[in-house]
Amino acid sequence: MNTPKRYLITAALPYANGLKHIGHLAGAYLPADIYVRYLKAQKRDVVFVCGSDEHGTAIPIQATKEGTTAQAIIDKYHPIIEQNFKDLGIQFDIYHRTSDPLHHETAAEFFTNLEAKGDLETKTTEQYFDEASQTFLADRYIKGTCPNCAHKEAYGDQCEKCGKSLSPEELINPVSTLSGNTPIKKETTHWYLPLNKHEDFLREWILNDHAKDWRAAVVGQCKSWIDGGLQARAVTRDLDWGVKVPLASGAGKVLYVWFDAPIGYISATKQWALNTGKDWTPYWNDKETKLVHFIGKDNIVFHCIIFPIMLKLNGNILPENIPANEFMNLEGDKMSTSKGWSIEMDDYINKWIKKDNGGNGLADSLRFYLTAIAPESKDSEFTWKGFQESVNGELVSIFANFVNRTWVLMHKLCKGKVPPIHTDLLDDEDQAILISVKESKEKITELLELYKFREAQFEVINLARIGNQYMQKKEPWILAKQLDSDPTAQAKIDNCMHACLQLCANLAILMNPFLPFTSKKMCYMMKVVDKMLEWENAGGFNLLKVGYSLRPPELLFRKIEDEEIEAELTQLRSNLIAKKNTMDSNTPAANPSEPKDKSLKSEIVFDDFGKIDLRVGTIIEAKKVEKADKLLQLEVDLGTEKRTILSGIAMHFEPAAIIGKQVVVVANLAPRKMRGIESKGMILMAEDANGKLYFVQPSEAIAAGSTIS
Ligand code: B3M
Ligand code: ZN
Repeated sequence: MNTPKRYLITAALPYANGLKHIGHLAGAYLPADIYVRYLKAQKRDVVFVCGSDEHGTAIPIQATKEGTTAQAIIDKYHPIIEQNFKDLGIQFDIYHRTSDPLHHETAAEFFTNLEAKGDLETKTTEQYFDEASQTFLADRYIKGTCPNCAHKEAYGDQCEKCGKSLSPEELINPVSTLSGNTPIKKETTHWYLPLNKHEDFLREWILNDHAKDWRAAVVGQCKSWIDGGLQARAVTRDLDWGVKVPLASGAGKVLYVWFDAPIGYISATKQWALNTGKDWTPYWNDKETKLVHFIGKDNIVFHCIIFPIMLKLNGNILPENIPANEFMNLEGDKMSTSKGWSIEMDDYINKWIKKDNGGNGLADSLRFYLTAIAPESKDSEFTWKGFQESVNGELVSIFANFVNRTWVLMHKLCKGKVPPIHTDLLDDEDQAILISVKESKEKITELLELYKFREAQFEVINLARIGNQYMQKKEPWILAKQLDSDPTAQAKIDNCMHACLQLCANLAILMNPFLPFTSKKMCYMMKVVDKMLEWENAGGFNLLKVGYSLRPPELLFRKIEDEEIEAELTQLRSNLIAKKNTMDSNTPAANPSEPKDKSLKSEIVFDDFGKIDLRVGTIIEAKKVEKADKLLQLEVDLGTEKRTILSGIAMHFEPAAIIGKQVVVVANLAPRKMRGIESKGMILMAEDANGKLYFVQPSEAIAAGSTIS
């Protein structure tokens, strides 16, 4: 394979309508960053562009929600998202914005060019119009029932439940999200991109030329779009937020957000060129440029079908690959900021990285786990437990352990200096280490070129594992005790420590694309400049000069404790409840200023109360009920007997955390079967205004079975 002359790498432009979560990070930005860092280490000519997507209806809708303007929304989120990426080591060459005049100019020019060449069509059709607000209802301004899955809240451009892309006409029972009214139909004229005219080109380019080198899921999705028959797509909208249609006949209209956003890659490149005094044109016009788009799977159609057609018509180069990722779920459910089920990058940074004073490798710990579970070929799942196991089990006990042992022993047994090699004493194991490094480098390089980041990172850890095994075999600490009896002992120690140090230097180079903060720290420990991290240096065994004195070891990673994981899980559950409560209070039916109905139930007489048999019980076992998100199955000791009780508290408590708790049980409640399990009794819980649950308990521990009256 020929090395391309230059690379242009893009990562999907995030909507600046809110915080972005770690699923976004894992989907596009982290893999793109790994790839770019690798290419830069290879000294290739690379530009990595990204920026905020600031148009579309999502932004003004968010503004209405937050009681502010669209401009205020993007001005709030653009810098936060940009900083979040920085804190997690995502190193763009430019993070631009589509609200920038340079972008408006670039997008308008692009449109004008296609329009002037006759590549666009105009059509007058009837579209939904909200009479109350006198606006046409584009995309997210209209909701209704999805024709595909019957989800009641599908938008005019997409159903978020089943993922199907829709047009407003397809919605059943459409309503305006502005007024809640049923819209009327009104005539309007728009510009269309006739995708159907480019079907042959797409078949040839995707299904023929790239069937083998693109990910199977990407080719599969494209094939089903093409086979399903492509239609002309409107590229303008009746809105006032966006890039104005640059024609007199387009007054009051803007470019559709998905028409202007990908052009944002071009305007970002232009801005980068302005900032650095370079020429942007070959990056988009010269066939020797390799263009790669990193995206999540929900963006495939735009990057593989629509934008390439636009690029072809505009005379630009086409992407070489679009390594789209599948989704990353969170603790068994789809990640979603709006539903409160997500981990925002901003939260992780504040809670983990900043709390630890930016140190202890916590940015890299997250990068590591996200790459270890990268959804490259199927959806994957982030769990806090998995995060803990991955960090503690691989980063701490394999990678950091090897580096740390090497450093400690080198200081102890070799006076803190790179020891010499005694060739006469080199054995097969020493040779094998050298070969392992060379082989690893080859494998890792090949995997990175193929966008297989998960496997590539695994190989780096594997090399550290080999290092540990080698040191374990050589046992320099034992040799250190034989210095008096064995005249070759010091020489053997030197050989072992020399190999381990060179291996560490190689690990720093090979790990750099994945864990850049860590590699930098290792350079500091080795007293070398970052230039050592250039890829061509990997595989060498003379990276650290004999006699060179090195710094003491630094802590590369810290262990993740059980309590931290528990706290995250509790937080996740309470976020979900808080979000649910705000959503409930936002539904028009309820008056948001009115608290939940807390009025007293109707009066009862003492005999009514007397019928209830309340007992103190102790929870002795607790576990989740399969396929029931909310239920916990509890074994409760009631003194004279043990009962199975199902309780709807799984969203609030971790099973392990409630064992031993005393509770109040309604002991004479008629048994009830749920999910095939019989529940005998009920546990009393108190609930505060935020929906948080508390156990009702005796003020001090008392015997299980004690009565309550
Ligand atoms: N803003 C959609 C998304 O974040 C969109 C990507 C644009 S890339 C040109 O899913
Ligand atoms: Zn649907």
